[in-house]
Amino acid sequence: PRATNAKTRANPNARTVQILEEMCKYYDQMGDNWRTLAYRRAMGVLRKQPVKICTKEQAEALPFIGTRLAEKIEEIVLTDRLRKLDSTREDPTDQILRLFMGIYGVGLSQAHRWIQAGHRTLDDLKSKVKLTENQKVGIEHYEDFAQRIPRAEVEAHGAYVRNALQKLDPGFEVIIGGSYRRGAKDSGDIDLIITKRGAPLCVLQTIIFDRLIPKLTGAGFLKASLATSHRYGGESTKWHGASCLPSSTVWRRLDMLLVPEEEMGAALIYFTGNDIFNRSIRLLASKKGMRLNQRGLYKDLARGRNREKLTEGTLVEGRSEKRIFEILGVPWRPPTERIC
Ligand code: DCP
Ligand code: MG
Ligand code: MN
Repeated sequence: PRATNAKTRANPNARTVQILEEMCKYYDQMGDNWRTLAYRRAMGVLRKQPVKICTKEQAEALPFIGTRLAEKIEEIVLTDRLRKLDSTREDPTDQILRLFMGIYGVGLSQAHRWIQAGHRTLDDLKSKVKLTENQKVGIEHYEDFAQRIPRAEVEAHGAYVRNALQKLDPGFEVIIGGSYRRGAKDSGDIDLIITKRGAPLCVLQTIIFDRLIPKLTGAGFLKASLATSHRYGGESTKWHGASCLPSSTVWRRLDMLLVPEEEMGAALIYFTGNDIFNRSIRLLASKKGMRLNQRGLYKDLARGRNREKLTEGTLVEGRSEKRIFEILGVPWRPPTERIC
């Protein structure tokens, strides 16, 4: 479940939203973008209501809530559950689909293909499928990666990396982002933003990839390297892997994002999320004729005939999170309030 702050907990529609959120997650996983969007809008509207919405009529009177959704809201209030959600949970194919999609790096289409090929269990995959190295790690540590990580443990992984990195170079900083930075009491993974004042990306890359990662791997803290994502010029800025504290046997998913100082603000927004907040703030930027990505806020983008992007545009701001909000004309939202 997403992190809840005091505001959402106090909301009279919190329970309704919680169940709708589960349903929405299901539609999102199934690639049903239309329903996912409809549910998200409805949840947004419900969260803003000062009173509990109990009946279909009340619900239908609100913006973005149609008849079908209004009926579901009434059903939740009356029965404290949603039959549709229960039935998808009980559906065997859905269960297998979810099982397979729980493997690191496995999406809807891969999971579908395995089911179509007749596979039903993780053992089937292990014995009958030619798996990638990442898929093997994902299956071997399925239970580990499925567990939420308590906030204190997220902190401990961050501190472990920070400590090792600062021994290599005391100028480095490690900030824990993701759901942790939004204040969540537990997280799905550990998201680290790594920077050093004045250091260009290539310097960050050298220290992290050539020195830190081998060092942490040798120490037994990093257990597997799952993916590095590349940005223009073939440089990698993101590392995905698994880590395990010396005091534990549970492997955790850990992501590192390498960020030069001048991109820090945009990177913080991106890596703090949540993903839906990111989508909405990016959409807002584009409505104002700008573009926000994980490196900065840009203006004067040149577009072609079909609105395809011709240039990156001019950088307006990258360094400061607060300035990006200001330039976009939105009131500052602390990370704990970036839950959509
Ligand atoms: N992100 C995004 N769009 C995505 C995935 C991620 O904008 N499709 C951004 C927002 C996320 C951040 O990256 O907050 C980190 O991604 P995670 O998948 O680690 O998600 P969270 O940290 O938010 O939640 P969790 O506790 O599940 O890790
Ligand atoms: Mg995360
Ligand atoms: Mn992550």
